[in-house]
Order: sequence, then structure tokens, then C-alpha cells
Amino acid sequence: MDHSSRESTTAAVLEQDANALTADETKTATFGMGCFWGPDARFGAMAGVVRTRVGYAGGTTPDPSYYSLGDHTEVVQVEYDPAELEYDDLLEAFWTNHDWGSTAPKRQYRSVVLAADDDQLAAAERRRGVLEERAGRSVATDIERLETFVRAEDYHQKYELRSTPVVGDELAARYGDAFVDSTVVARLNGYVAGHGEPARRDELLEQLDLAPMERSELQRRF
Ligand code: MHO
Repeated sequence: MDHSSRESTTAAVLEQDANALTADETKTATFGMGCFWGPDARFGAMAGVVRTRVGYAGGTTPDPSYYSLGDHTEVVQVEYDPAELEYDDLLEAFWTNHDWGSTAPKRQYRSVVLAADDDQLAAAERRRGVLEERAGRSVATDIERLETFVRAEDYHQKYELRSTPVVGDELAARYGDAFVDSTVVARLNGYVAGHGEPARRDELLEQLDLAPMERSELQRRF
């Protein structure tokens, strides 16, 4: 690809993100549900989710990182459009996609709702109560207020897409610093992991001006 066609392709890809809501127009939800690569993809594929990022939270030790986690847990943080999604919709995805029946062997992977406010806390507790009643046993998942969230290293962000041959590296290079916060990247990261609605997925792929090789690498994983 020569320089000028690379630039126009980049513009066409980035244009898809231009109308994304800003951080003060979104709401945020944070969940621990095992290794954070999986939930990053699952939530990223949901319509109404604007941005995702993975990080460390739920502990007290300063400056957590992957190899120096202290008492923190791997979590995904989801920014969503409150006009399209309710917190309850995210809770639904949370409760149906983690192992709430047993305590994780490591605090790194504990199941936890990290509520942004009292309303989220109450909503999460309400659902835990319903689940406990239905299951007839206690739920191991913790529910707490979020204190601090520390973003994880870049190589953990959108891990599924990053590890897709050809297109992962290409998109990471094209987006640069904008990679992690891109809605398009969040969706693609979810789609390559098998999540999302096929019709929306195909529609997005249609809109992106990708090289044939990149397109076929994505489709190979759909
Ligand atoms: N089983 C995974 C866990 C990674 S996750 C970011 C691995 O080590 O490959 O904790």
C-alpha cells in the first residue's frame, strides 16, 4: 500500500469513530469476571457500548500492574450510552457470563461488581438476591463501590483483536493511541471472539475500508 492510499484508508476507518459520545455523555460500569480479555470482547460487541478498557481495581495497593497486582483484580470497564442501554442490561450480561457459584482461587480473578454509585450498588445487590433465591444457594460474587481503576498495559487492551493475524497489528498501528478508546475497535474485538449480532457485524465490515487481506483475516474469525 503506498503512502497516500494508507492515509485515505486510515481516514475512512477513523471516521467511524468521529460521532462517538464523549465521556461526559456516557455512563460507566466496571466488572471483574475472571481474565479480563474475555469480558472486554463480550461487552465491546454490545450495541450501545461506546468504549471498553481493561484494568486493575478493587484493591488498595498503589500502582498495580500485571506482574505486580497487589490486592487488585482484573476488571473490564464499560462506557455506555444511557439512551441505548440500561445498567440492568449490562448486569444481565455480567450475571450470565461468570462463575458466581464459587470463589476464584486467586484474587486476580475474583468475580466482583464495582459499582460507580449507590444506584448501581442497589441494582447489583437486587439481582444477586433474586439469583440466590432462585438457585437456593449463596452467590460468591462480591459487590462493592469502585475506588480507583488503573488502566492495564496496552498489550492487554482489545486482546482478541490484537491477536488476530495481520489485521490486529495493522489496526493497532493505524489507530495508534486512539486504538483502545475506539468504538470500532471495541466492536471488532468482540466480533472476532464470536460475540455480537451477525447483521451489525457485517454492516460495520462493509463500512470499513479495509485491505482484502485484513478483511479476510477478520472474516476467518467471525
Ligand atoms: N490464562 C491466561 C490469563 C491471562 S489473563 C490476562 C494466560 O495467562 O494466558 O489473566
